[in-house]
Amino acid sequence: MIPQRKIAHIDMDCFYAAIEIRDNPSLQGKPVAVGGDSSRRGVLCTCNYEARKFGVHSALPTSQAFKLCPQLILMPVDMPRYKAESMKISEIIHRFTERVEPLSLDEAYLDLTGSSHFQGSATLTVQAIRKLIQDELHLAASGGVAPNKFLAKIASDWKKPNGFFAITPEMIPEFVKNLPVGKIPGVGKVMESRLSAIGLKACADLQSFGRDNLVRKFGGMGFRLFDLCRGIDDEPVVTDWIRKSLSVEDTFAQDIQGAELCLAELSKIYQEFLRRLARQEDNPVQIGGRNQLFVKIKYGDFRQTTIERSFPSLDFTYFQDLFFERYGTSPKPIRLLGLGLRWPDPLDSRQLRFDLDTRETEDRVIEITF
Ligand code: TTP
Ligand code: MG
Repeated sequence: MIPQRKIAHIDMDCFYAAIEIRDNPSLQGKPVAVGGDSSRRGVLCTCNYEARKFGVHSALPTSQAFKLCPQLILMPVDMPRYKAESMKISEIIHRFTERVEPLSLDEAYLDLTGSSHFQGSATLTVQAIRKLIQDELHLAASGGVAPNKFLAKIASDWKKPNGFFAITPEMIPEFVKNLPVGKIPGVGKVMESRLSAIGLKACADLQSFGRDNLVRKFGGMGFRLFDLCRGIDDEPVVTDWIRKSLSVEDTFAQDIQGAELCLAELSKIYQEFLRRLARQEDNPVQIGGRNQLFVKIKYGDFRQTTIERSFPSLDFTYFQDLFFERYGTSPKPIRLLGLGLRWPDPLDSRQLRFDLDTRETEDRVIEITF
């Protein structure tokens, strides 16, 4: 029998803002955000919990944030400092385990199955890590423990900020019942509203919908939904960091409109994408097979959509098709266009299920270093 896994997820609280406030105590207790200037169409990377009370949040245009909270203190983004802190956090985590999968600068999964620390208690290990991060770096981390990655991530979010929550195997059936479908990884705002439209709001509703119906409605994603709504997730913690996507995007000084102009811009972005792809000598990408191509569109009203599908090869016409498939249904002014390629982790065989799937995701602003 495969032993029950113990997966932890650690996520720093309002990470960039927390660093700014720690290093500038006069900001303490005030609403603080980190992001781009409103005069340059900037958006917020994040903000502290004081600012969140005003409805301010990540990815919000800075100009809108000031409307919601005029006293907001805006700090410029200082990536080198945040990266340095991220490395210190990683060092603390590695005192307890090598089986770490970083997701971003402020987030990581840990596989603590069979760990020798604290007589194998994942809870005590995560609490110790959180305490060390607080004591040594003066930053707050939230933590979660569960038998899999999906629930561990939900758990770390459950008691945020500065909280901890563990979901034991016995708790799963009851816990997932009331979980909104929007909490399921891969279910973005678009799929959430599609599910809601047919009365599927919580995982309990999905559970009674049946596998065949899910697959008929959502293709490959239906299999995954079937498992996830029951709290089942076998995704491994992938220790060896492998770059999983390469993308290029461009924000226009003025919104663009019309098929011809959009296509011309998309083509320029594609040329840049090819240049960057050619530079991937250290980590060559196999084109074709299970790779996903995607196109990202952000409209003038800041609504954002990503369309993604697997194709047999890399060709501009595929990006063009994806673009028109989405734009055709909503030909509005566009402020940002992007395109890219995601490739599967060789350790992750379950990705096969996504092959014929088109997914719409809510994108986070993720920094990709080339
Ligand atoms: P998150 O963990 O999503 O957010 P957070 O740490 O600021 O707040 P919390 O976890 O307490 O809810 O993201 C981590 C960092 O990544 C965040 O501090 C800034 C950056 N980020 C962006 O640059 N753009 C984004 O859209 C998001 C969501 C995060
Ligand atoms: Mg965080």
